[in-house]
Amino acid sequence: EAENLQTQFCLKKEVLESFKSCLSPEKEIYIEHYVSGWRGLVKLLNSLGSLFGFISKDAVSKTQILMNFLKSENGPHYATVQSMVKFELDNKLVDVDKKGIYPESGCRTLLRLHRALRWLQLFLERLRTSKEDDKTSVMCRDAYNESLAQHHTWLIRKSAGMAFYGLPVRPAFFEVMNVGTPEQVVDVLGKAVPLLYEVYQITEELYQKHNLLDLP
Ligand code: 1PW
Repeated sequence: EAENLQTQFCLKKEVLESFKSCLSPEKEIYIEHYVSGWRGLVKLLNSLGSLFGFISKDAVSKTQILMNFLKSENGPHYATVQSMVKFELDNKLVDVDKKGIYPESGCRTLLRLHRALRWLQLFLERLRTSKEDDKTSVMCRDAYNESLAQHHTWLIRKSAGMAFYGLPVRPAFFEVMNVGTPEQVVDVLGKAVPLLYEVYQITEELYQKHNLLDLP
């Protein structure tokens, strides 16, 4: 049973804490913790059922690419998002215009997760302010259409749309997050959303400054 408790997903421990520890005092973003926040989200997605498999698979492969950089001989350059951007730009390791020699650069890989983080943040904010009978699928779809959808092809938008219908209803979804009563879930979300927003905003400004927001 102890093992059971450990493997059970917990929004607070696995997502909130990771994104919290990914910010340094100088507001640098540690890739290691950014990735573990995403691993937490993947766990959440996997517990929502097989429809979310294609979504979590992509997130897993993106986090894997970043972990591989972190473990490589260039690892120290990948400690933070800021140092990664500097290293890859200085060494011309980014396909700035066209997909070509570096289709899996750290910068373009993190950009995909960054865009998805916006979706997540919008969705969790809707969830936080929702009423008991509100539909999670509608909240999720609206958040998606407002953010990530514009970066996806028709086929992915269709598949994502279908997956959203499979989302558990609000009370069940709150249960899956495993942080206590609905009031406690709302409370944790109230802490998580501004945190995700800060991490998102720092990355957004950095990418904007270096003209990386449209990396193929
Ligand atoms: C219930 C809470 C859900 C929040 C999790 C958000 C996960 C978002 C991942 C969406 C992935 C959809 C399928 C993959 C699409 C890729 O083509 C796309 N990846 C992302 C992360 O948007 C773009 O990556 P690519 O193809 O340019 O390498």
